[in-house]
Order: sequence, then structure tokens, then C-alpha cells
Amino acid sequence: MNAQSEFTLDAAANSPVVQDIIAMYPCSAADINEDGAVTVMDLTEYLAYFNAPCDCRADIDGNGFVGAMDKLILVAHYGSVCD
Ligand SMILES: [Ca+2]
Ligand SMILES: [Ca+2]
Repeated sequence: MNAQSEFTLDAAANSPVVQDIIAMYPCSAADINEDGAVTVMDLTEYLAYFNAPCDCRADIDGNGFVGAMDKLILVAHYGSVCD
């Protein structure tokens, strides 16, 4: 990840859209590998299924496809420890 994408993540974390996503999808939904935190391991699992139909936890919003919305949810919770 380069400096520009880190800046984008920081900016996204403060946006109302991200706050709405966090309210709609709990941290536990974004914790794809169910280890209690949203980390690079969850991102890796997401990328393994990216842009494909999937009946799996990487499909965080449950629409049957691993796509951009699932990534938004993942990024919204990225770095969080889930309760
Ligand atoms: Ca995890
Ligand atoms: Ca999805």
C-alpha cells in the first residue's frame, strides 16, 4: 500500500458515509476470518474472492457477490478489534 492509498483510508474514515456503513454492518461482519479483529488477514481473504459470486463470509453485505460494497465495509472497520 502506498502513501496515497493510506491518505484515502484516513479521509474515508471521517466521512458520514463510512459512519453509516459502520452503523449498518457491525465489526463482526467485516471480521471475515472470525479472529476478533479486522486486519490484513481479512483483506487477504476478501481479495481471494474479489469480483466473484460467493456464498462466503467475504460477501459481507450478503448480496451474493464480493465487490466494492464489501470492500467499503471492510475498510470502514479496518484496524478495529470487534467486541
Ligand atoms: Ca479478522
Ligand atoms: Ca457483497
